[in-house]
Amino acid sequence: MRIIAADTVVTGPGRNFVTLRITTDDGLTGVGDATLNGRELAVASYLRDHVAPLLTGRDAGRIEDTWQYLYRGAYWRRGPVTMAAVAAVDTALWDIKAKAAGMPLYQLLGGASRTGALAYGHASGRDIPEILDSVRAVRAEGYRAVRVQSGVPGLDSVYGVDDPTRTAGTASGGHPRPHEETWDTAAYLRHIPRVFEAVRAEFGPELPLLHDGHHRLTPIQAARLGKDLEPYDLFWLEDATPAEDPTALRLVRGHTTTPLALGEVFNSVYDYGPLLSERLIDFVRSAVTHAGGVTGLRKLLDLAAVHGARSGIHGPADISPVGMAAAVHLDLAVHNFGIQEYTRHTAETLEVFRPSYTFEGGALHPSEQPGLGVDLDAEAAARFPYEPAYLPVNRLLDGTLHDW
Ligand code: GCO
Ligand code: MG
Repeated sequence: MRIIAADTVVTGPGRNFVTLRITTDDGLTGVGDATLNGRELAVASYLRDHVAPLLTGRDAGRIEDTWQYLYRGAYWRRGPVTMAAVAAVDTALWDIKAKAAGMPLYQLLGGASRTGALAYGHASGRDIPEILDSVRAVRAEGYRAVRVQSGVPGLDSVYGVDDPTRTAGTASGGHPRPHEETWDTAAYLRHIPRVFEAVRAEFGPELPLLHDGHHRLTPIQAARLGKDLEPYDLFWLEDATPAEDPTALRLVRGHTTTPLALGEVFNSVYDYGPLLSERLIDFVRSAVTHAGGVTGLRKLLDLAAVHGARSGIHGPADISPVGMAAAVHLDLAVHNFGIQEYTRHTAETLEVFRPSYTFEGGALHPSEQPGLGVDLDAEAAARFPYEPAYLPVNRLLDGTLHDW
């Protein structure tokens, strides 16, 4: 089974997505997600200009060899652009292999280890009453685990509450500028424990609650937040400190029993290093899309298992239904599953991508269709052109640029 075409599809059904579609000489097609939010065209070029020409004529069944060929063979290995491209090729080849076998992907990964993948939804609000309403709404949608993000008194626009697709007007040539949010760590640290106190009091002890610190705290600030949140028994505190310095987590870990999650901005198993070997985190957050595909995630989740960490695969709306489907197959198959983030895609996105996974009883379930179980409608994709968009940036009240 030889690869005869590898087409990169860039589409913007409400937000931008990059998808690789591989076709084989026996007529099978496979899809892989390569969406890197805010830097989409860099990955599209990497795929079109540097990867697709190498794929034609290769044996579609040699997934590990192709992974190594694109990873080691590039010499300039790793990095978010490279690894999103590798992810797309890898995921598309797994889709093809599973279709050729006539099996849903999870069967090739070892079969089901559970009946479904517990998913968490997003609740947020500018103040506590809004947050309580939002948690109620998320539960009414069927979720049995909820991430809670809050506005901060004195700040206009905060991660997780404000619309992340906002822009701040246009620069020359009509190109948008990133929206600017504001930040005050002291105000946040004072406020967040009150939010979780109120949510716990309202919804009782059993509801799994999660929170994303989105890389904003120093180690000692993160340690304090973890301690302050202990009475509210979080499922996890995510990205309490910027991810690139694993030594920060030693300090945080030494002070708090709040479980820690990290890794959505990582792009390979190697980024985790001491975070896993020293047991500094409880959950690994890499997405199939950003960390080398099904093969990349499989390597990571096996290493995590050795060090007692579980999966918490990244699943915001900027992971396409293709990336989400791949995650759901892994979630079902791996032993050390923790939880799956699941943000529903818009109707426009679902016109282009037709996933067959389902969300029932608070859990995600892959379909029994052979492969990933996602069709890409190329005509619908062509109706939604790419539009440049950025993630926001974040500034302290005195204007200093801070982590977003
Ligand atoms: C999450 C993430 C997202 C990211 C987004 C950036 O935990 O879901 O932090 O909200 O900010 O994926 O593109
Ligand atoms: Mg996050």
